[in-house]
Amino acid sequence: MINELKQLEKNALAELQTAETEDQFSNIRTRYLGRKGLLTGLLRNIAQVSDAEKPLFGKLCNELKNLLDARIEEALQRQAIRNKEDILLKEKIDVTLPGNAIKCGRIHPVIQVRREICAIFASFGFSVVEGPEVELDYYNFEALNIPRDHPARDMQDTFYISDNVVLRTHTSPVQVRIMEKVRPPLRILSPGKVYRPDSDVSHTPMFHQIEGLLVDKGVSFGDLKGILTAFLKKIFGEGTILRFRPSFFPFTEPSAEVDIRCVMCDGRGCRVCGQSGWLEILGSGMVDPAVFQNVNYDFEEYTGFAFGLGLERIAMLKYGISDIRLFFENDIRFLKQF
Ligand code: 2U9
Repeated sequence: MINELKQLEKNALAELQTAETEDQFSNIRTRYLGRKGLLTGLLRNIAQVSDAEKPLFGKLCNELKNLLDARIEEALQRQAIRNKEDILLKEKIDVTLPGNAIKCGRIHPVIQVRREICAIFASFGFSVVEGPEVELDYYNFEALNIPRDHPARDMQDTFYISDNVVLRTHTSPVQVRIMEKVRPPLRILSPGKVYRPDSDVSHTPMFHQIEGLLVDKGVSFGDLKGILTAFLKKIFGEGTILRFRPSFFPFTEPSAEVDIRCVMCDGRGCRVCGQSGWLEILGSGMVDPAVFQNVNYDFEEYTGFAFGLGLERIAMLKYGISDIRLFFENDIRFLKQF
């Protein structure tokens, strides 16, 4: 039996020499030390060993068991370290390599201009209001002193949804809705999308507007000039030269358009200003008493002024863009410049 044990030790050590993988070491452990293992089997047959040899046999069996246990454990640990090293090697990264640049979105130039204008008027005490883009004919036209079949409707070509529902042609209806709910004094700014069936280098069927409205006791044309002058100097620069030119809108009386000295040619005349030396920036006027009447404001007690401007036009002048359609093509090469 002791010889058998010696042979078993030799075999086990030889097998351990050639084993490489975790599985092979585990198999050796099972084959020799498992419940039905070779060494376990030998120990179980200890009864066949003579009484004199029993202590030595038992001791040798235990020593071999401990030796195999230790060798296998050691080999498994070595293997585990090697596995970890393999993984680290495979996953190695060169932290000195330059990283991938993160592509960052930008705020659309039209929205940048919208934010800039809203911030300026917020500093003058105006609050931003918004409303529906699909609007009743009443709010878009009638309440603003533009009756059906009146020639003034031709000034604003319109997308009709049905007989009395339109895509709003300006953001004025938002202000009418507010006036129905809020008594003066009032300082509001209504930015948003508007729709008119027009398409060329300076018109798109959808564009963005900002309109403003200030109503209080004793508001004069002088207030209109003061606020709009301050605004234009803030957005185009303190040195901006401007002029107020008489105009007509059904919802304001008197009305004026405001031009700035051409930023491209400084007034000498160029393609952008059509050789006039001036750029048309916004329309404005004192709110027509007929509009006040429609919202039950007492036009003897209150006066007010309103103005409107197209955001794409401002962005085109600010950034020197000659075709309005570029804003809506979503070409990343165009948009990333702003
Ligand atoms: C109410 C009363 C009056 C808003 C106004 C303009 C003049 C104007 C145009 C500028 C370029 C539209 O985008 S554009 O084509 N707008 O000229 N808008 S006064 O007047 C109002 C608004 C609301 C209750």
